[in-house]
Amino acid sequence: MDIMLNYEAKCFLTKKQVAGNPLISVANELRTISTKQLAIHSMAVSVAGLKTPVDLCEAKFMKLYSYEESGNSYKVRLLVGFLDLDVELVDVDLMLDAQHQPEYLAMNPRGEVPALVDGDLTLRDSSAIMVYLANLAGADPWWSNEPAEQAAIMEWLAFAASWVQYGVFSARAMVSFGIPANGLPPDFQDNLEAAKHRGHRSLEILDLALQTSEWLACGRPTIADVAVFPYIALAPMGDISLASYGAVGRWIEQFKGLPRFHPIAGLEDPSYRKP
Ligand SMILES: N[C@@H](CCC(=O)N[C@@H](CS)C(=O)NCC(=O)O)C(=O)O
Repeated sequence: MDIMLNYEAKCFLTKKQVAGNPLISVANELRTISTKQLAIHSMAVSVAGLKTPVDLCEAKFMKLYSYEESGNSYKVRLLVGFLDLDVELVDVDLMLDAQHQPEYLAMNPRGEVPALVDGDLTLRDSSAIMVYLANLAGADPWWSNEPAEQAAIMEWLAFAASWVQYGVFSARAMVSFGIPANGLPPDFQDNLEAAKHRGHRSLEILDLALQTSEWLACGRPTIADVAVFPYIALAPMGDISLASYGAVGRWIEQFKGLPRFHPIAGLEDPSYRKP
């Protein structure tokens, strides 16, 4: 089978491989396969006539709409790093209200980041995106093929989207960004105390779970940890101290030690945004 450098799918072979390869012609199926399944750094295809597989590690065809300081975007960026995927990042500047401009709303009517576009598939939620990416990478270890493990992971994805989102997330948005994020009303100061209260309650729940488990689900790092980590670790940006939650503190440090972990602004200096 011959293969062509398919720029439409933004797949290309590395220069070195091309240099050693006279083969260049068409393979439409490459696009079909790659868009859905070959988004993985380690993915390779065997090509007739070649002794070694052609590595598609430079494949770039998924677009992740993200904002640097958005913890929900950061979740997905973390997972992309852990899975060693090559995804094109598109910056959506929330400070310029880019998420509410017609062009963006046409793709994501929720007016939020992150969003992922992979061919004709558009996903508009960090949990959905992480489930998708982790499955593309073969489910194990970040997701699972076992129903009980999937449900255990989902429990924490739901926790991240409810307790965490409307607690520590909201407090950080109000205290450090001064904005009532995600549809909160303008008199957001009234909501700050409620968000802090909910934030502490979520930390109690999390601390209890982590007193007896090293990781949130399945006894290994999964997307459950990736979903919960950002806003919990950034809670001090919302004036919510982590000092009383020893197991959470231990888990945060352990998470930061994962291979290919990268930080977000505010992790080391929670006051960096404050006037
Ligand atoms: N459930 C969504 C929530 C995403 C979300 O809260 N995004 C925030 C940034 S972290 C956003 O885009 N807010 C836009 C706004 O408040 O206008 C997810 O997990 O992806």
